[in-house]
Amino acid sequence: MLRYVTDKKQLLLQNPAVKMKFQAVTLKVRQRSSRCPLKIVESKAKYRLIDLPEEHYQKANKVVDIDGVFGEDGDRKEDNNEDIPEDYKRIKHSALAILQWVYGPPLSTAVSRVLATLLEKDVPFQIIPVDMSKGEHKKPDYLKIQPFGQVPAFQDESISLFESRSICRYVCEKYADKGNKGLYGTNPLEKASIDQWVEAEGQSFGPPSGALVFQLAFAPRMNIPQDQGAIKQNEEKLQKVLDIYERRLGESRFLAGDEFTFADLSHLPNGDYLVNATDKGHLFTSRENVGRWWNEISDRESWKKVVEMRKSS
Ligand SMILES: N[C@@H](CCC(=O)N[C@@H](CS)C(=O)NCC(=O)O)C(=O)O
Repeated sequence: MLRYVTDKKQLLLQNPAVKMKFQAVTLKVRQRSSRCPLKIVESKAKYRLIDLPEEHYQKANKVVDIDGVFGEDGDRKEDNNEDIPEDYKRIKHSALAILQWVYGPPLSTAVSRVLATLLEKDVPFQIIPVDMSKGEHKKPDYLKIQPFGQVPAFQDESISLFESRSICRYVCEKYADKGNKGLYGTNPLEKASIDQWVEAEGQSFGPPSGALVFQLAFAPRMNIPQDQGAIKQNEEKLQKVLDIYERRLGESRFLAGDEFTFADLSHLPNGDYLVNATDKGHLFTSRENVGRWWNEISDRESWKKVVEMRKSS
């Protein structure tokens, strides 16, 4: 087993939350398999757990240098020490190069919105588990990066953010030239057209669909009694919203025009639970245009990956 110590000087980080993440980081790593060669099994900075698929190493976009490689005995070994396999040197550099962290479980609708955006933009990321069943999202350390005690939170080398839609917009702007380049439009008019539907999602579609998902999919699993009044009321509200969507989607293939954008993506998390985990899927499928739109957007590779991540989390 080897232990790597990061060079704090290299960590360039202005943001205190990110800086904190790397203070006195002592990472124990071990060789795992050729597909996923390294797993950090212990770390003094408690939320460092890196377990990345091979594709992420290749896509790594930043290099954080490491100032030493240490043996099990704590003795420093030089990088050119022949005891250290070539592979370790290569991998340790790229493994730490992933500087986009999403805090929270893929099962969360707001987290999965961010994951779908990162996948559409082909931006490598790492999920940092937040065990909500143990109340980790309400602990003081976590509240420093998400003051409302919710998931997701997001960090990169320069910023710490919360609110899923803001995180998505930031990722789209920062990586405008990567992956799906039109996801958040390419000019002010396109962005405004997308934003109006993202607002509609957040303000009009989100509350009733979220309430139905909670009542019908999550409350039974959490042994919380269902509120039939809330179910009826929110179904009625959602019907009215979807009637407007039906008209809009009769005019254009997607919400903001002829291309799939963040406006459509933002509906996937609640829509997916509603269609696949409740008996209210007909609200979508019985509407011709909404049904057609739903089939198309839920078939995106990015979303299918998020669904897989949900299943394996
Ligand atoms: N508007 C926020 C909503 C975040 C949110 O409601 N997260 C839920 C999980 S989907 C959560 O953390 N719930 C726990 C709580 O509120 O205590 C966003 O989009 O990021």
